Amino acid sequence: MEHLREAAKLLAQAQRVAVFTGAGISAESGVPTFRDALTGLWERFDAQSLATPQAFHEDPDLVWGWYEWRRHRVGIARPNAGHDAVAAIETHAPHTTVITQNVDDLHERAGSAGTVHLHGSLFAPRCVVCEKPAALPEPTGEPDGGRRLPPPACVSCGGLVRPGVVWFGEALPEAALETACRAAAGCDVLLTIGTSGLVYPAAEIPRLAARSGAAVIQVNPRPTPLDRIAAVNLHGPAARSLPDLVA
Ligand code: BJW
Ligand code: ZN
Repeated sequence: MEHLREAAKLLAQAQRVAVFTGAGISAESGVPTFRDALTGLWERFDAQSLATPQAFHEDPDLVWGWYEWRRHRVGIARPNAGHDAVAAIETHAPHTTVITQNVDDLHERAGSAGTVHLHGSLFAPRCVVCEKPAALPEPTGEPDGGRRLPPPACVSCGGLVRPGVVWFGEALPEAALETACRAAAGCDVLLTIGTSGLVYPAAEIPRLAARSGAAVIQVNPRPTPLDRIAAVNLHGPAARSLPDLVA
């Protein structure tokens, strides 16, 4: 309770806020995280074999099918009280930048229209050859997680269409990373929500804010490497802790 009051005070006094989110903020919407035991995506699927350019090259149907299944899961999910609370922060503190590692669109659907996506989106496929954006295919019934599905062909050049996400070993979108770094370096408070803080360079964002003098507030039910740099740690699920924080 004391921690919550301290965090609420820091947030209320902030002129510039950066919100940095990971898979945990969408967990209570029914979107699986990556690394959580039992419920995490990578309990059932091997990360290194699916979230890499090599995997897509070797078995495009397997990888495309997995992402179509995830797009379906996100499509039937709804933003939760955590996403709503983030959108509410933007109305209280107009100089707020929402930065997400998530490839879902739940922040946008909660009202955070300008969300910066560091790891791309499930809704922006593109051609592997000419890189032109491709149309999203019509859903073909309810896909299941392990079902292979051939990726569509690019209408311009016939190349394979790939998910518009950032895989291991790939560069993050330059403009998004630059906006995120600028927001982190210039904010009074950075709120890090539902991320394990293990994947770089994204995990540098809260660290950069702390080094630049911002107060870091972390919301996560479990300890993370970011505990050390956080001024306040709120150990709870996002959909419960965040509404209390902005109330
Ligand atoms: C809750 C909750 C609730 C649960 N409420 N919370 C430095 C050191 C070591 C390695 C590297 C380094 N720099 C780069 C690397 C290599 C690599 C990397 O970081 N590897 C590490 C794993 C060691 N990084 C890269 O390869 C990056 N690219 C790169 O560096 O390129 C260099 C380059 C430069 C120039 C030219 C070319 C190349 C790219 C990283 C891309 C990451 N992509 C993924 C997949 C995206 C597509 C997809 O969705 O499939 O992004 S990996 C995956 O992890 C995904 C996520 O965005 C990311 C982070 O995961 P996140 O969000 O933190 O989720 P979890 O599951 O880990 O954690 C959930 C948290 O929520 C937990 O803490 C729970 O407790 C919590 N939680 N319920 C609140 N209700
Ligand atoms: Zn093409």
